[in-house]
Amino acid sequence: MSRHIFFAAALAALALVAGIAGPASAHSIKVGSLTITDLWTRATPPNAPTAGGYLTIENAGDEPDRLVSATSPLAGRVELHQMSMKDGTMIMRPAENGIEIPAGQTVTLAPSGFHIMFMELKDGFAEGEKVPVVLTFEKAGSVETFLHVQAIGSPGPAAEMDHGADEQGAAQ
Ligand SMILES: [Cu+2]
Repeated sequence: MSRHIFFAAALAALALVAGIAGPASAHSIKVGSLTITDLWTRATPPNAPTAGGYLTIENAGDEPDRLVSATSPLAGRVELHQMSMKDGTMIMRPAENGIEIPAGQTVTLAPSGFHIMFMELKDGFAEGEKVPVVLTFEKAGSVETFLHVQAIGSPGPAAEMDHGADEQGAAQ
């Protein structure tokens, strides 16, 4: 757990560097007719048992596809979840049939919607790390990639590009 203390202490300095340099880490990966971008997650507080995973999937094909499962060596268990409103409260539940990516459309996994849920975390995620994941799609098959670990409370790479200063100020 000592590295968590170190990273907490270094957080302010890292945030400053990130603010000057902009989103320093991004990549995209293709599998079949799918292009996956904006792969990210958040650093976890000490002893956090879970973390969310987020990404954007563009389907350039003529047929729908479906994200059916994900795995990571850093988590004992990984599920696909969705947030939804129930009686005025946001609740989280498993995405029963995975996450559909309609033909010709783009689906974004984000903190307020569909997401990957890393459970039974072994060490937690530290800012700047890469979290290896294997994503399995119904038609396109499996692809091995990674998520960039952003700061605790980060709104994500897309939001940071759109209105970074406001979001970062609000997060502190
Ligand atoms: Cu969840």
